[in-house]
Amino acid sequence: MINITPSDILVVSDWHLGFPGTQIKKINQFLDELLANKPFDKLILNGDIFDLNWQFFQKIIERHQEILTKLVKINQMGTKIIYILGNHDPLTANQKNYLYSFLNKIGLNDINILPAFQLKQNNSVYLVNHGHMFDTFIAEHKLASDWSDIGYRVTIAFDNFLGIGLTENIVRIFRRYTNWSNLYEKRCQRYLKKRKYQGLILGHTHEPKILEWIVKQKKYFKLPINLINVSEYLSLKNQPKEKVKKYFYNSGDWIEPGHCTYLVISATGQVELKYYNT
Ligand SMILES: [Mn+2]
Repeated sequence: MINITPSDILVVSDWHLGFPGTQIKKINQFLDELLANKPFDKLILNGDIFDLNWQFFQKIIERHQEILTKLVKINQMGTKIIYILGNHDPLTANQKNYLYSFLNKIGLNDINILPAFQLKQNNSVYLVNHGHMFDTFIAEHKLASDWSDIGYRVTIAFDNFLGIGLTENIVRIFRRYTNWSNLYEKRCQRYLKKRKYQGLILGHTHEPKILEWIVKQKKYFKLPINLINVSEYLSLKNQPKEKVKKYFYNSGDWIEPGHCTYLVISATGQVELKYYNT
């Protein structure tokens, strides 16, 4: 059951359409339920919705017309749709045009495709981004990450075929051994410490999670010289740092059995992590 109000924003990521092991049935049921509900404010597709490693983009779009048609219907109900690019669907200019024209053909005229999105909800400002920008493993070990990616997909395919939880165990061992999640989250924390954002809304790691951090933050951030309010800067410059709360939200994925997760952001700026159960 999905419980949302008209002012809510929904965030999903990592559907990996095009990858044979993704939970297509669950995604379809989820969209059907959204369609049966009243419209809501925004649906943010936060990256890796398509997975271009497996099939040509045009093929993926043709294969998943049903899902795209449901997205179009959600949009026609009055819900804005924002599509954020991930590392598996970076989309070239041509691919973007192809997607736009395909969606327009089936009735969508109001979709934004962006690399990231600043979300202001009540007094909270969040950065919504797929999250691969915080992944040093991808940045520094391109080849190794490609190979571990292939290994991950192969075990996932086995899991979905045999109905076992091999991947979760392997992934857990891999993550514990390399301290990967910890390093990833530390990087996010460091990023937030230097910025005014109250939180990051990410996907990418396939680990649905909410974390709260208390960090010491300067009261004033350096701005370009033409934007600086000099008197305000001088009065705040030497003040001690203040303790502030920062948040890490991860919307998980629709690949690993038992995940199928999404985030709901209310008009007051509160963020909740939900598991979709049918
Ligand atoms: Mn990703």
